[in-house]
Amino acid sequence: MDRTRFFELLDPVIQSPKRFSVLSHLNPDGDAIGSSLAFAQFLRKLGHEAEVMVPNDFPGFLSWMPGASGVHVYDREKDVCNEILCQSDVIMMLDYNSLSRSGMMSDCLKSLETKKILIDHHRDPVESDFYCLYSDTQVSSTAELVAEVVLHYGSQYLDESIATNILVGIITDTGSFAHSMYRPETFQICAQLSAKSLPYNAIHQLIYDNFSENRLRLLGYAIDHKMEVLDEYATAIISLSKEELSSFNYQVGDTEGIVNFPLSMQKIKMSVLVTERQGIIRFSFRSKGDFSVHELANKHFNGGGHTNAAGGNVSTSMELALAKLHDILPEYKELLNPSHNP
Ligand SMILES: [Mn+2]
Repeated sequence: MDRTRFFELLDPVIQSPKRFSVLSHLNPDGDAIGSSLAFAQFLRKLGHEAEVMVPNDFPGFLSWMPGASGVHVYDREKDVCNEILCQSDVIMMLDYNSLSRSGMMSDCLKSLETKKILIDHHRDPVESDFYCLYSDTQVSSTAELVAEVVLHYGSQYLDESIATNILVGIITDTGSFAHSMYRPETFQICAQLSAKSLPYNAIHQLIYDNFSENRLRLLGYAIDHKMEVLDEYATAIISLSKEELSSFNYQVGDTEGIVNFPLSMQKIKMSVLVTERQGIIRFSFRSKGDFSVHELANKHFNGGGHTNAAGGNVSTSMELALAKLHDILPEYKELLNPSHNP
């Protein structure tokens, strides 16, 4: 669906006051929370009611974000959330594009006939699930798409909270403008936002300079003791078991970013972080260049995402999960490291 058609369909929806639920994905990140908060705040400026809801808790390093204390966490307040969902006139889904990534909310969502509207930048949205969708994989973040929507209706709607929340989404999804930068408009939008937001330096410090001592030591341990480098496949794998995480007093968000570090080695094209969470093994994939971790995660690990960043999971032991990962690598050898001759 192109942008013109999206606005043709959205315009009548937002013309009269309504109740909106603004939802984002399981294991919410900076873009999930930033885009959702910003969009909800924009809706309230238009005279709507809007509640933000995520399936499970978001990392503590995002708790300072304007409006973050009002986010409903489904697995902590299921009844309240179900009531909000049932009473909504419109359900917005941001930064994900399949009902199955709604965690425990999936069943409730599938049973509701309510109009669902998507704003997202992941690949392969399920178009038939949505009344209308604003989806573009060539945009840095969902937050940037939210900025486009807000600016479509007028820059008078941008205030400090909205601009700050959008910037957090863009900064976190691009690793501070280091990747996922596909078009000059990203900088132009950020320039407009930064005129209205908290100072950029302050936002950056709030996001990144807030590690606990344990979190930094976990990062050191992961790289020094747990990183396996497979030259043949230009791949690095880091795995962290439940026991290892708890020995560093793991808090939600503490493994965020660890997967990016191996890519700083010139020879590495793909980095994988494998972590053990309540009964499931979670994979986080990153790549450089045109190697698509989306394809790999989608084919083998019940996941997907973007060309250079994707996730997945399996319900086996850590040992079997790692064995599976090693087993499939030969399939990608030509793409990962065509020049390698053992
Ligand atoms: Mn995103």
